[in-house]
Amino acid sequence: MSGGLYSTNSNDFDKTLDLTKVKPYGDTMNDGKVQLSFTLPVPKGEEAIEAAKQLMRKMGFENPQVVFVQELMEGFTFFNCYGNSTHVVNYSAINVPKVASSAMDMHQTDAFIKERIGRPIVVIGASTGSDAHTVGIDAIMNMKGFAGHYGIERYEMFEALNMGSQVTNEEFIAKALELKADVLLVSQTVTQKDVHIKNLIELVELLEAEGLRDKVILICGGPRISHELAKELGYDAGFGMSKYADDVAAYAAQEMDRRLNN
Ligand code: B12
Repeated sequence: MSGGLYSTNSNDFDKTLDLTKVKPYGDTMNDGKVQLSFTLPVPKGEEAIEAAKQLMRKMGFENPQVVFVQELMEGFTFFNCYGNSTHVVNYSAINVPKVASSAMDMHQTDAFIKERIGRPIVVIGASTGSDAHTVGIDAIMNMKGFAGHYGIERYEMFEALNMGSQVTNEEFIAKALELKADVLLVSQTVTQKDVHIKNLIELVELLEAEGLRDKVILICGGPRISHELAKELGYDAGFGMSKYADDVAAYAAQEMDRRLNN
């Protein structure tokens, strides 16, 4: 049996997909259907709903529908809306810079380090500056790991120290010198007023002033960090959402091998 709603062959499902002109998918290909929510600083009422619809048309949505309205507090109204996007993107032309390493699990990475580096890799990590969010750096480093991925402390061939949060760049560098760290892991979660950018740049500048920048593998991560941003800021690699210890450990091991053995 082929075709029809229950076909398992995705080619039969819809033949109108054009990857050079991709639109959101609601329940039919190219319908452009989007759900979005926002708050306007106006009182709840008919005028507020009309304002929300006008705004959606200006954002490029046809057929704007307000399906839920709630006064948050006096003078502020929250909306849930549907609309059909008129915009498309050329998916075929997209090129996202990615960390250059091949995937390895914990055992493969440990075996790789034994064979290629011949000693444990020393790594320190912290959430730096004023950032108090620890869950991200813990996810990467903690023995117990996160979402089924063991953290770097669990690896046989990494000596890992997690310094926690609100660590100043100066303290971080002092610890890197003391332990002769090979790899520095920096976590930045708060991005308000670009504080993460200032803090990440300051660390690079301080490392350069100490003559340390080229001696370490410098990695940053956080929900709004991309590899592209990390490179722009002077880091060797950046890891964002849905990245785990396996990704970072495999990259660190392979990058160290590139530096030592090539
Ligand atoms: C828990 C939490 C807190 C807790 C933190 C407790 C703790 N011990 O960590 C507390 C209550 C202290 C807190 C405080 C604040 N928070 Co807060 N917080 C959160 C929350 C709910 C979850 C964050 C989290 O734990 N995520 C889970 C981890 C696993 O995800 P992750 O960090 O992205 O990590 C993954 C990747 O990014 C990556 N990664 C992360 N770090 C690193 C590092 C390396 C080296 C690598 C390789 C990878 C990597 O790997 C991880 C696993 O995949 C988020 C909202 C949300 N739902 O995301 C807000 C959020 C991050 N907080 C926010 C804000 C604004 C604050 C405060 C400023 C609030 C205030 N006005 O006081 C303060 C700031 C305090 C400070 N000085 O930093 C905002 C940040 C907005 C922004 N863009 O800047 C968010 C997004 C909430 C929001 N929607 O407004 N917060």
